[in-house]
Amino acid sequence: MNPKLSFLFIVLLTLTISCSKEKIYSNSSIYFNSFENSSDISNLDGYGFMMSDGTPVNGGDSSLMVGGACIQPALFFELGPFDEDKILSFNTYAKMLEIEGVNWQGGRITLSLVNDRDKKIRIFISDLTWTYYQTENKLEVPSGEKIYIDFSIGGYSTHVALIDLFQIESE
Ligand SMILES: [Ca+2]
Repeated sequence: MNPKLSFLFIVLLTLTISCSKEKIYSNSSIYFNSFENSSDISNLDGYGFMMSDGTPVNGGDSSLMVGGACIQPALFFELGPFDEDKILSFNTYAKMLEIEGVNWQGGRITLSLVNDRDKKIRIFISDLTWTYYQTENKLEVPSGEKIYIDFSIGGYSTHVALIDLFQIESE
């Protein structure tokens, strides 16, 4: 990680303030995260994520910062298994941080079946301002199956994205 990015991480870490958890559930939400407290990211795995004080409108006081380079995914977690068949989609607010001197790649978030990663739905993050992204397709998840959510940010070079109000919905 270059020195400028390391400095950015440290600054944003010190600015992170733990505040009351904001709940904006829809009726069909099976997972929602506004990344307001350290407990909100305790179930996430990976090597390049932390909380950030940059948020979209109605995003509370903090969001999730994910940074990645040649090792992907930068962040991942599993949910389930579910006790009934589900048809899932997901949506989130996200933005890429502009980092001087790197080749532009953006990021992507993928939701797939743990036992069949080819079955997946995905969004691509490209905007430098807070933007609402939602999957165009839906994923059928059989009962007893677990889902895997992974965030791949950048690749050939280091990139950083902010994520907030991440939600998985069931029909
Ligand atoms: Ca938030």
